[in-house]
Amino acid sequence: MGDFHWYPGHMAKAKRAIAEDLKLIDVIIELTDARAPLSSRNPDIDVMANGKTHILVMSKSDLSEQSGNTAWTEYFKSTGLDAACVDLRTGAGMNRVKSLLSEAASKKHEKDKKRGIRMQRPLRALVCGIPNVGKSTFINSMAKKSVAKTGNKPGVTKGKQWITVSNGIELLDSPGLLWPKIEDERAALNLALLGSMNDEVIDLERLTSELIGILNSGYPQILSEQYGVYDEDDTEAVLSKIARCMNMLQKGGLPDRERAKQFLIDSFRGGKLGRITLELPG
Ligand SMILES: Nc1nc2c(ncn2[C@@H]2O[C@H](COP(=O)(O)OP(=O)(O)O)[C@@H](O)[C@H]2O)c(=O)[nH]1
Ligand SMILES: [Mg+2]
Repeated sequence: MGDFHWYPGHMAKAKRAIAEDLKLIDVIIELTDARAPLSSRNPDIDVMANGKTHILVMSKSDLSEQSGNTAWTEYFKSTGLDAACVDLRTGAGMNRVKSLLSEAASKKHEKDKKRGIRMQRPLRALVCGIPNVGKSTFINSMAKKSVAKTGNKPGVTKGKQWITVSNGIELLDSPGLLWPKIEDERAALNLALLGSMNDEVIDLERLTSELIGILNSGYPQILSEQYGVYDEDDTEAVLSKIARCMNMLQKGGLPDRERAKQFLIDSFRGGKLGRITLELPG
């Protein structure tokens, strides 16, 4: 996780690669993480998508709150963007994505017909998004077999292959990589919590105290039910209690707060804390 270094050379290369792919396609399927759908988007994609069908897929919606999922879907709809919440592990929500693609295919078909084009080529789509939002998993799920490697290392897929999704709809088998747009500290923290950013950018200390703050203010039941922590604002005290609860002890029986920090962050990233939404519209 976080093994991609966002230095300018890579950014420029990623941008060029996307620009090349955009020439080939009719539809952009943009993936974002449902736990922080705004922080995990790159708004530049709106400009890139100009003139094309643009579908926003909020992945990992099994890890975000249901109420947040609804709020975000409505929010994006109000901005004119078709959005769908999916759980890529089970395929829940993928039917909506497929019906949005079918709609786009029918529109293209009609347009081609009006122009008198007889040899109609398929509707072509590109999956894109920042690291770790589920691009490879999405492509695999569409292909229904493992054709693209999943994992946390961006850029494992090479070459250009098309996957036939359904009659007249094709998907480029390698995703377009976008860099995260870090507009403020809030976005940086969200991205770091999601594991979509190099872990060295924000230190573990800062990240943990942020997460504990979020849990305390919005999800106190998670701290109490999972670790027996009640009404405790002090980060170090919370970490001590978690360490004791998880039996993470140093020599002499002192709680190992360093281990507890990494454990808490990993638990959040893996969805083990329960459903948490980091940001809401507005
Ligand atoms: N719980 C959950 N995990 C997901 C979902 N989509 C992807 N993942 C996991 O997120 C990690 C990153 O996914 P991957 O497809 O490699 O992301 P990419 O970097 O955008 O290609 C993997 O461990 C996936 O199993 C989802 O909808 N729900
Ligand atoms: Mg990938």
